[in-house]
Amino acid sequence: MSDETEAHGFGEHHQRHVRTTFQYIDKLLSEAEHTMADAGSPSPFRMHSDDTTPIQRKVTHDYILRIREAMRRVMEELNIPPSEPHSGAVWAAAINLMFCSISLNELTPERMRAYGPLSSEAADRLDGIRAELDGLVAKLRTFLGKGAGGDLQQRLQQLGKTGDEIRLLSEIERIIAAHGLVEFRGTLSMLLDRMESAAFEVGVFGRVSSGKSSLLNYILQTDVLPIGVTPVTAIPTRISHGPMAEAGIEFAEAQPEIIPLLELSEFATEQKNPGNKKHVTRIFVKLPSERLREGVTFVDTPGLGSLAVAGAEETIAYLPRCDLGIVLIDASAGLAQDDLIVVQALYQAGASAMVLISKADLFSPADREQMIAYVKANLRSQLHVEPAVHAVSIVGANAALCDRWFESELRPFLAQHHELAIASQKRKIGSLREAIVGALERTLQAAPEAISGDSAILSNEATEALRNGDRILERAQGECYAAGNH
Ligand SMILES: Nc1nc2c(ncn2[C@@H]2O[C@H](COP(=O)(O)OP(=O)(O)OP(=O)(O)O)[C@@H](O)[C@H]2O)c(=O)[nH]1
Ligand SMILES: [Mg+2]
Repeated sequence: MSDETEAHGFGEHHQRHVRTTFQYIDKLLSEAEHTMADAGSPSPFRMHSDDTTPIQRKVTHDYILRIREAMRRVMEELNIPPSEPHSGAVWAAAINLMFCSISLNELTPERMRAYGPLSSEAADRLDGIRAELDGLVAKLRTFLGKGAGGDLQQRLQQLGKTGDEIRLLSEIERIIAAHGLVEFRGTLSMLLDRMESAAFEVGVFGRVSSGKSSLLNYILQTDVLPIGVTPVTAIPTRISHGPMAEAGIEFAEAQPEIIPLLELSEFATEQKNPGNKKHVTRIFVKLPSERLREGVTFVDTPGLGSLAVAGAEETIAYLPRCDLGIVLIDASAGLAQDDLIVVQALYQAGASAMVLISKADLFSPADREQMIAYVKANLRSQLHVEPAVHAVSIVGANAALCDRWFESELRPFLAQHHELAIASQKRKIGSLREAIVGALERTLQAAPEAISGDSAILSNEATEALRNGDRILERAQGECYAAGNH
């Protein structure tokens, strides 16, 4: 038996038994998670009463994540290969919905007559019920059918004229399609999104009520972003330069709308759009602000942490997309594990990070310094990173702290945003490339005999093409420098 199969004294049969047991535990965890999530649903077939609190749901979710992480780690240590996904989740959900449409045919008057006579009035009623449900299912099916990123191939062709790095992304797209690596489509789509918009994105993150929207209002010299003492921001809001102040709202199933900024809270806040019941997918705010002229986009995000509401998931989905993440730590709440996780996630996503301690007006200068030192020490000891840490405030004379930070840190940083955007893009494409090479290598290890001659050649060729990626990007970077200097 080879070292591969015999790890830490566990033989092949032990490994298989651990795998089957873990797989069963994983299924039970999914059921536990589903039970908690389903307790508040309006389903007429609910199995359980809703005795959960938001905190219990969040803690359950977090622990299930940790149990799954532990199982994954143990499997890695014991050389037990994880399952490769069979298909994308969106595709699987679309298939379920197709079966919903088919099942509704059970309710045609003809089928119902098999269960007893049916008056024409009852038959009409039945047609109405079916049409209503079928209409809703069909809408959802159309929405999922559009896919998260549209047709990747078509978008790549449209971008084809703009740069050499597109060649690398085209190669990646081909490999994803050829090897069914559906799990990477989302990341590729996100990278294309970024290239299409060509903006440098600064995301502002932090726990609920840490002052994210207030900070952005202050630095952009506006009051359009809604603020408040309870969770407010519900949808990530992108703010960029435009000749006039207005907002664009995109919806999952309806046409986009342009609205006056005064109406922004109708869509962007937890109070007026609770749980995002209006199905807003994106919010763009245009402002004629001087500070946006350089082509930087700021993104206000829903708060994270134990008090977070539904929008937090959107923040987590958005996070890997930004180029610079400003993480706000509320001085009055202190540093929490959630803050460290956000900083870590930014580094992992290849974004730069800056840390701000907000509401510094509530503390004396000596206490602020102590807090900065404490946060720096924690970032260093727990994450081994050393981002800049500043204390800021937007209140009264202490707002000078915010102005100083903006002028001495953020403005010079953003001045290099052309170069920074390219470097950030390069890091992000680099990490996608590494992940795909890893997935291909795992496939090869798992079943070398299953790979036919042709696809083995394709794999080598693909791996080689991906490894050449940095060189192609270097060249693209050079070209962009030249273009920027003219
Ligand atoms: N003392 C003080 N209070 C502040 C400061 N910045 C914001 N606040 C207050 O903190 C509260 C939360 O501010 P928001 O800007 O809504 O916070 P947020 O992080 O955007 O909150 P969510 O969108 O709900 O996650 C409000 O009551 C603000 O007035 C500050 O510098 N000093
Ligand atoms: Mg906010």
